[in-house]
Amino acid sequence: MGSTPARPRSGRLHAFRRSSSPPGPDTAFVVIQGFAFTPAVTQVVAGTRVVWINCEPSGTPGHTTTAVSGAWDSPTLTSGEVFSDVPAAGSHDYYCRVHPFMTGQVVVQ
Ligand SMILES: [Cu+2]
Repeated sequence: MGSTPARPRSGRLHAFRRSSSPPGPDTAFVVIQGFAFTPAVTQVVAGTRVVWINCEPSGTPGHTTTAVSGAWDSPTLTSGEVFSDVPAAGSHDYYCRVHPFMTGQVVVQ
């Protein structure tokens, strides 16, 4: 019953590095906080998944990310909730249906 403790440990380290590495070029994040989308303009290459994360404090009224064109429309996201979409090439203006003064843009090249 010989064991090789070194190998599993090495594997775990590898897994840790993978999980903690920054998001790849296929994902872009937009933070929703302070009744604003940050960054206001997100520029990505075609095929990128854009992820909106509601980072408002708990209890803050929910937000949506809604493309003016109708290309995507999230449900109302409360604190901690996430929505994602892979927008087609082009320039997409979007806003929050609950707070229409909240606007942003995704530019897909
Ligand atoms: Cu809102």
